[in-house]
Amino acid sequence: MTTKRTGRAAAKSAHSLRPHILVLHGPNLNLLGSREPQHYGVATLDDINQDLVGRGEAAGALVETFQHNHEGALIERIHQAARDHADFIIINPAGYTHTSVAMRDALAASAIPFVEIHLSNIYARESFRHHSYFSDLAVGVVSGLGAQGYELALEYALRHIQNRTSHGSQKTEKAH
Ligand code: CA2
Repeated sequence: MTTKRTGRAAAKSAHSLRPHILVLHGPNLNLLGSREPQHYGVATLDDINQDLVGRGEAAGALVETFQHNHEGALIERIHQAARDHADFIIINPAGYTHTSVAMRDALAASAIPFVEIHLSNIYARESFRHHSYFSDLAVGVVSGLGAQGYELALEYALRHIQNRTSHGSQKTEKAH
């Protein structure tokens, strides 16, 4: 009797078996650390990215980061992640959180599980920030924990991938 991997696990085996996580940052987050520390803290985007890549390496995972100020570029990067069979996305859609049906559609089409993250607590701010086009599709939302939220989201993502992989490998079927 032989066993066969199914679904995403099968696609994955054709690529790297190393967990692959994409961290996406929306518009203006390249300004982190320079302005509005009362909302967004003092860490720069480079600080956050380097920390996540290092934590990923220590856990044997590939962590890629991408920031862009244009909606289309972020959408293209989500499409690329789907072609790469990325396992998980951590996304701070920034201002697009509250406006972008197109980014929502791209994430839905990718079928890649994701955590939505915000440095600030969007529910403690202006009412226009209280609605997100992403939250109902997300596995979970982290909001208001500053840069530490990214660490927690990464820890969650790594565990999520590990659980799914060990679960998936139990899903075997007879080959005829
Ligand atoms: O709290 C968050 O992470 C947000 O996603 C940040 C967005 C905001 O529109 C969301 O409502 C909540 C804004 C990102 C702007 O980033 C800046 C960073 C430094 C200086 C100025 C803007």
